[in-house]
Amino acid sequence: QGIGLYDSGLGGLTVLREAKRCFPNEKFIYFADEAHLPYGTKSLDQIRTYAQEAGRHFQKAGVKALVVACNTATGAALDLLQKQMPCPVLGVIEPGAKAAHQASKNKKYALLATQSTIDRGLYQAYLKNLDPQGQVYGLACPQLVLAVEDGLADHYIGQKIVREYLDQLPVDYDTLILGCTHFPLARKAMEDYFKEKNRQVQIIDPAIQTCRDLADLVKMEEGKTGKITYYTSGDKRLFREKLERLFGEKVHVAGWDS
Ligand code: DGN
Repeated sequence: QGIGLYDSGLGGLTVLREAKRCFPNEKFIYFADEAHLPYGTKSLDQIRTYAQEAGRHFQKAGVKALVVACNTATGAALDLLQKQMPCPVLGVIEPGAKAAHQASKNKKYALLATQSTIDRGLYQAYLKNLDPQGQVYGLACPQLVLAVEDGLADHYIGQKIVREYLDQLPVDYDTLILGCTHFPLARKAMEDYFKEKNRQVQIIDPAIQTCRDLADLVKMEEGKTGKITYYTSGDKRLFREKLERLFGEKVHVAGWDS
């Protein structure tokens, strides 16, 4: 019955984009919990409650796998969802850490994420586990989440925000982890920054490894026409407008309760 993907807002669409590319015949159900956006500044208990509620809807929809396409919700509630759901539930952090470890030569990483993801420390723990000498520079970037939601990632405002965050980090890491699913939408500004500084930095989008891991867990549809259904807990019209601006095509958005 399709693959569920869940984020607080637009961010998980970067995971959906990759999933669609890898599994073009699959059916996807995307839920944006925009009524509670942003997750990054909410308490652990709050995020766990939102995630459980989302899980109930996905259970009702009968998905064959659920991807928690949000680092914040992965860090706060993956364990809970794995217990709650009768299907495989995958987060983005473990795959992201694995991909970063494979890409890095000097095992020094910059991690751009929400405050909640940095504080939960899962990336740091997975990377330490893969290499005890590794070093992670975590930086919470709350303004970048909001800029992406507002469609400003490619605007000079988004570029300025990216620049100011990256300027705060030491310069000896060779791998940058996009530890928030909103951030691949600001990737161009980051690439421009490193080019300008004449630095070779690998940018890791955890979505790629997440989709590889997903393919190992469930059997994907073949030969059918792929389909995506969008749901939001927030304002349907606003979310539809955001999606149409991003994709340049018409989409239908349903209310989560309908
Ligand atoms: N996209 C979410 C993440 O990956 O952590 C967080 C966005 C938010 O709600 N602040």
